[in-house]
Amino acid sequence: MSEGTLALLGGAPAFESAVPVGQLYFPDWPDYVEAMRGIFVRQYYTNQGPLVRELESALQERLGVRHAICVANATIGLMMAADALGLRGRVITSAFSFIATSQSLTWAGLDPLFCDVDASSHHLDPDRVEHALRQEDVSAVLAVNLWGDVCDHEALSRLAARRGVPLYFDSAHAFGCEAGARAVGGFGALEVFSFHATKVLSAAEGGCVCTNDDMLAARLRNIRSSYGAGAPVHVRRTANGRMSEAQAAIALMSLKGFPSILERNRALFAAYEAGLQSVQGLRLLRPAAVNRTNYQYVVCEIDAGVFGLDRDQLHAVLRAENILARRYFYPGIHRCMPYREQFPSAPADLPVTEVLCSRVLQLPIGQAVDEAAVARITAVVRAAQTNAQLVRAVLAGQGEVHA
Ligand code: T4K
Repeated sequence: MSEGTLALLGGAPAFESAVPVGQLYFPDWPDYVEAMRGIFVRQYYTNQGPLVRELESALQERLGVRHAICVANATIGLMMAADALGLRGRVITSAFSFIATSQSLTWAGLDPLFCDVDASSHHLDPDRVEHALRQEDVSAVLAVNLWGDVCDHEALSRLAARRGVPLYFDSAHAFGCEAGARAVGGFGALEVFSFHATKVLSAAEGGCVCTNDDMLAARLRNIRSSYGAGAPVHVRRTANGRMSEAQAAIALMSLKGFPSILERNRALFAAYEAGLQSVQGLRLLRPAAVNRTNYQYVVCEIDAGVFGLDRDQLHAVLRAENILARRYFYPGIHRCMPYREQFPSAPADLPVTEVLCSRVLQLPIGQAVDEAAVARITAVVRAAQTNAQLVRAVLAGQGEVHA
């Protein structure tokens, strides 16, 4: 956006190169070289190496959990979790999530039973879960903790206990958060974190399953290592979910720098709050159920009638400026294969999810931006609103436009 003219309307883009949404932590080069040198010196790449063991101990201590089982990524962690829990039939979950949440169930031979979410928090709606729990063949509730916040875990926990099924969490977005002065990681039967490059704690690719249940942990360790590992407990099948030493090395550096990563995110989030507060029709989500968040995501809901543009139109404006805002989660899982064929009535059953999938937009935060960049991004959003009519015209391909 050069001198106030949006790129979509003929101005130069606000950023010369693309600005992604993810956290994208990169350690200092000398630290990275030193960590990789250690792996060369020890000549040990994978299979529960010293760095993975060090990471697991550090995570257990930080999260106050008995077991932190590091894995190659959160998707396989969720797949292993479903198997380790011995689930059968259907699992209640949210369609307003990344596809991996439901795919983990499909891989484990289970079916998701989609429940609608709360319009304000975007998390599973306990009233809908209570209703779904009355259905047959339900063996668990897989709740998703989104956007550096947590779901109503107390209500869900009561409901799951009453039905006698486990509650577990996809906490891919919630590392470093605290709820009720307890670290996220120790709730329910187990929790799964993602340490993907776009997450607040990064292993480049990676994840971790946390539990306080010794038997569950033994099963998870056996499933993780193809040939079985640790205590010889029975598991239905095994996988290769091992985390490599290189992944653990990056995660350990990311963990060491975690306080400053959080502090930086907090400042960036505050800059977004300041820059967007006057924008009508844009709701910036503020994690409300945690007493500490990780500010991992800047999530906005666009009310087209008030803002003047719909989410997709604003998305187009931002992308023209080289701001790679993402429409997570669009389309909803229920509209992705194989679920859209499996559950054709889901769109009608999930009215809140449907609306959110058309309204939610994520803006960049993390290492790829600083406060000046956030100021430019929020200026673009404000300019998009001011020029909404012209933007709509350009996007509709209507005639010549003079900005
Ligand atoms: N549950 C939930 C609720 C999740 O959100 C996720 C993952 C999972 C489970 C499963 O966790 P993992 O199995 O992945 O550990 C991304 C991530 O791949 C995925 O981890 C994440 N959630 C999901 C929401 O988003 P993509 O394919 O849409 O994003 P990607 O990788 O293209 O990266 C986003 C932007 O960052 C792009 O503009 C490119 C840029 N980028 C990305 C990487 C990796 C870079 O500039 N450099 C990089 O190294 O899936």
